[in-house]
Amino acid sequence: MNEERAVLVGAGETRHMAELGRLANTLGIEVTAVVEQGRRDGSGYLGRGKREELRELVREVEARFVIADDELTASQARVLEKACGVSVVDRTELIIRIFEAHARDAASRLEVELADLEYRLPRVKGKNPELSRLGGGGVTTRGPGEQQLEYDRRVIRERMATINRKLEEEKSGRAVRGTRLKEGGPPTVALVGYTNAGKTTILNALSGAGRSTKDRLFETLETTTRLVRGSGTHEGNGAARPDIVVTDTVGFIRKLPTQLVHSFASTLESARDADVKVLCADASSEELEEEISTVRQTLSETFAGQNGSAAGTTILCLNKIDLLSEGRIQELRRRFTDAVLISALAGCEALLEEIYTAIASERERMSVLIPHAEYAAASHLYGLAEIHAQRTTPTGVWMDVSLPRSASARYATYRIPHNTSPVRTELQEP
Ligand SMILES: Nc1nc2c(ncn2[C@@H]2O[C@H](COP(=O)(O)OP(=O)(O)OP(=O)(O)O)[C@@H](O)[C@H]2O)c(=O)[nH]1
Ligand SMILES: [Mg+2]
Repeated sequence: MNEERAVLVGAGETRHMAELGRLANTLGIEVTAVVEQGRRDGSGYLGRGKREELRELVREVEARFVIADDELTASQARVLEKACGVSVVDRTELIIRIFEAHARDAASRLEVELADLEYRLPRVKGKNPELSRLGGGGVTTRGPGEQQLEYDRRVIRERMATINRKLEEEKSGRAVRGTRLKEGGPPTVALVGYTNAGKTTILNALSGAGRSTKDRLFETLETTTRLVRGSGTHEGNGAARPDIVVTDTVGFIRKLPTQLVHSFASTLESARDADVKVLCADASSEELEEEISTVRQTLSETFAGQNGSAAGTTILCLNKIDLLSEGRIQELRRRFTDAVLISALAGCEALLEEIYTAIASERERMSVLIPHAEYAAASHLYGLAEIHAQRTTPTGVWMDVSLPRSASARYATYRIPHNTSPVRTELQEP
């Protein structure tokens, strides 16, 4: 099996070789050695001395690839390749290949292809045929003569334009479906977090869905949405729970390739608009805090400039506590006082409890009287609020509603004191 062996190289102050190793494993590559250096060399990523060390090592362990922990420039890759005598793959290409292997629907395939083309354009080498074979990708490389490269660049740009057009079309279709789903629908919850945190496991536990969960990075690329029934999940202590819609999303990673940011943004659209975001983290990770901040930062960057980024409440959920000692659990409780600690394998009831509390506090209950002439304002409420009761009166439509706080200011002009309602007509259960 030594044809899939690799040596990992990392240069610079912050290196994450264990994570890089897991990324490589995800594509079936076996890591046989690691070379690290505290300073990054501008021309060859590793300094001259280290490059020589690498050459020896590659020969010794019979590696087929060298994988770098950062994105390399075309010339850095060439220098390194020449020095070590085998094919060099950088972190960006590795992640793109994983996305390519895991993309299941048409839109995510297009997004990944676009990221791949964007990555290749300044490099115009073919895809690495060895790596494509492992990841299941199709296109192979061609021998590059100058004319061939010019031609390749043009083909790449044309293909990028075509994909962008297709994605635009797809996006407008999705926007229409999205509004339909949201209008008058149940409250929405999005599971976001670092890759491998256990998001899909949590979704499965909440909804009984059977989505694939694996101990691999980027197992999930597409968002999956499931209805979690309110009734039946909660027995005994009174308060009825509404249904909620829960969405599982693509995982984040540090040093996310910029070529994939667009793909993330469109996959995360449903998360942006969710009433509640659950930020899931692997409590057993040695880099828990950094992973949480990577997620927070990626979320804010991904949604920068788009409205709605600040909408909703965020719950921090520390998962996999079954892997921790009691002492460590206590320590985490002290450090993250607002977090919910769970083991998704054992059950998500504590998380569900927090979600319902967040949903309730997200909404403000009020009575409004909307004049008949302003029918549009009333009909807009159907898509926005939970309506407890309504009645048509001679002056307008009276409603008793729970509104998201973000929208309550807009309805302030219609607001009337809560107890001056006309005779209450409770709505039938929908
Ligand atoms: N011990 C333990 N393992 C868990 C727990 N929750 C999830 N896992 C495991 O962690 C791994 C990753 O779980 P997933 O649910 O696929 O993680 P994810 O966040 O959806 O990962 P991506 O889709 O790759 O972003 C799987 O092997 C799960 O079985 C938990 O509470 N305890
Ligand atoms: Mg997943």
